[in-house]
Amino acid sequence: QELTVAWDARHAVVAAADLEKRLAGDAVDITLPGRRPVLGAAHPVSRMIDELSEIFALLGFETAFGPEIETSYYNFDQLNIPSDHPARDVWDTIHIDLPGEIVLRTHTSPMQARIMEKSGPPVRVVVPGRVYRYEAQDASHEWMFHQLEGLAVDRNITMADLKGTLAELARQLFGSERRIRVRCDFFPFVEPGVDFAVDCAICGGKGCRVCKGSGWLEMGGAGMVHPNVLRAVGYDPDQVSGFAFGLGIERLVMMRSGVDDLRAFAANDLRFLRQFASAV
Ligand code: FA5
Repeated sequence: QELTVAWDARHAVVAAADLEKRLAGDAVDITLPGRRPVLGAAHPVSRMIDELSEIFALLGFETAFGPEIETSYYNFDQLNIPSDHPARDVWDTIHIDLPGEIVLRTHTSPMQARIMEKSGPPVRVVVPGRVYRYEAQDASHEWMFHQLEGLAVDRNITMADLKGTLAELARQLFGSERRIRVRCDFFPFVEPGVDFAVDCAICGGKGCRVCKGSGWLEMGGAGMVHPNVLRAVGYDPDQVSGFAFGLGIERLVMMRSGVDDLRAFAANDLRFLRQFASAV
């Protein structure tokens, strides 16, 4: 009994000391500032897509999305590029199956027919998304990149509407002083076809490192929707007309932020990505 009493007494002392020690160790100084969690941020390409959707929403365009795995029917045939057409070589294609019926889309243009098939005119839509090409990588080419397709079809749409839309886009992205340049180009799904550029905001068109001395920065391809493309989806080209354009999204971010290597966007280097976290 003596031993038990002595044990209990000593145990109480040791347990109390232990509790005190643990409480002291766990003490929280509630006057210290909190630790901020590390917050992620949207990728610069995602930010540009959001910004473009907003700009085009104000111009009356909806935003739609389409499949990255696409049939060659929509990627080519419905765009006035039959299987024996040499223009297929322009888009170096990654095929998914051997007959070549299923491809990774080489551009966002296949959504033109998909959208027009589903709804009659008028159509005003932009389609951002990832596209793939069997292409060697360099500072201005990736095998996977992003485009934004634009399509407007209605009665009496003219080239002036296309130029006005592109000029407004350039001003919203690069400032109110900007001018655009439109030159002839060939794409089988538009007639006439053009490429368009914005005058370099950095040198004001005089020529600098960013615009490689030309004074102009290429933004993308565009044109008036080819009558064959309208006919293929059941639209009457005598009743309606339209314009379409396709922009390279990484290239837009490069132009605006002075990034000189396109490969940086997919390299996942946080030091690069963090620079955009608080921008825009
Ligand atoms: C097209 O893909 C057409 N579908 C654009 C179009 C749409 C024309 C509607 C007429 C009507 P192009 O291959 O030129 O066109 O690509 C358009 C833009 O994508 C280019 O201006 C460029 O900014 C970007 N781009 C093209 N290839 C690459 C690449 N390998 N890496 C990064 N960006 C690219």
